[in-house]
Amino acid sequence: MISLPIEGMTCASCVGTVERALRAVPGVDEVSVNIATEKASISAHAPIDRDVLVKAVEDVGYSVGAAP
Ligand code: 9UX
Repeated sequence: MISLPIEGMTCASCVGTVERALRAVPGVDEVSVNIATEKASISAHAPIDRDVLVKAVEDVGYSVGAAP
């Protein structure tokens, strides 16, 4: 499970946009974005480069915070 801090989400629709973007990354199985904690939880069946996930989030207009 990969956890990423997502920045810039302000409504439930943002959550859907980020979830959809991350689900489209090859290797990703499940994505759950929590607007309250501003975290994305990602499960994958293959190793995924963090940079690819960051790019997917940025491409839809949000950003990923520094790894906690
Ligand atoms: Mo909601 Mo999010 O109206 O970028 S979709 S703020």
